[in-house]
Amino acid sequence: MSEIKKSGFVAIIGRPNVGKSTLLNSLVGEKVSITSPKPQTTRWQILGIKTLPHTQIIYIDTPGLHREEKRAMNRYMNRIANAVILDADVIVFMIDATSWRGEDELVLMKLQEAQKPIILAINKIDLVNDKADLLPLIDKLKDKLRFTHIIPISAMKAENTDELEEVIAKLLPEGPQLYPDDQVTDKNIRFQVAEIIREKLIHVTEEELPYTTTVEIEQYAPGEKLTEISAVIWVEREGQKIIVIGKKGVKLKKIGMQARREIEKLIGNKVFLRLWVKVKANWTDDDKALRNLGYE
Ligand SMILES: Nc1nc2c(ncn2[C@@H]2O[C@H](COP(=O)(O)OP(=O)(O)OP(=O)(O)O)[C@@H](O)[C@H]2O)c(=O)[nH]1
Ligand SMILES: [Mg+2]
Repeated sequence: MSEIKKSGFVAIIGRPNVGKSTLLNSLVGEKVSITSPKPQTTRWQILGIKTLPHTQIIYIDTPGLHREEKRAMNRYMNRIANAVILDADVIVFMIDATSWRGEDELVLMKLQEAQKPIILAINKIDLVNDKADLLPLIDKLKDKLRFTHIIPISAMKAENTDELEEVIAKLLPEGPQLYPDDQVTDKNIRFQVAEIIREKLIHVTEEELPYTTTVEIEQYAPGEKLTEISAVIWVEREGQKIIVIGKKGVKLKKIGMQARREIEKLIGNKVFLRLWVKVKANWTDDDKALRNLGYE
């Protein structure tokens, strides 16, 4: 019989690149959401489920809220984050201790209407030498929004994250267990595989590639000794295709190798991974193309 007495949804909200996905992974203790040094990495809402002895915390990673809304995909990403703010029981408003930007201000304004507990998590404190430097920012924010707690953390080094979890657990309402003990995310293997490939793509191409790529799994065939996977990397222009493939195919090979290793760890089987790069013009601004690629 389940011992769970409290459960609820905790939205991790903030502008791009503050470390939301890194925090989700750290709190759950497993990598369920991809991360990168580039903004606008997360494009979906992704659940990270943490089952404690008496409490089940369901964290929701969200796309970073941002200003640029010219493309349908950007509107879609912001819509997700806005919906999650409305649905969650508790909000973790995440900022970067090293930089406050206009987009943080934007998030702050959105949260003003939220009638629920909001925790301010000031991330990346491992980069701050003198913690007293945070005080002016904290003072300014305190005047703008009522926070139940203000917690400086390092998601990357797991500093103060236990304290954050404790505070969150206390704020959750009474409720039943919503997911089985051993489930850590709501996303299926195909989704996770596509995301791992996209993460390696972002890392390997670094500054060269704009945010207009996506990954589609065409075939996923599990076998006893080998799982065969074919995936398409969609780009918007021929020039981007050349960047992804690289000289003599070096980049694509690197992406494939790094992705394969991580997928093998995830599924516990050998993987044969085929990657294709294809061009679909302006898919990030085409509602129909977005739906076909899984952006509902
Ligand atoms: N030094 C330091 N870097 C961090 C910390 N947390 C995250 N980062 C780095 O910040 C970058 C962005 O992290 P993500 O977790 O992808 O950020 P995000 O908020 O999910 O970004 P989007 O999905 O684009 O909204 C990555 O390079 C992380 O390694 C931290 O506590 N300290
Ligand atoms: Mg993210």
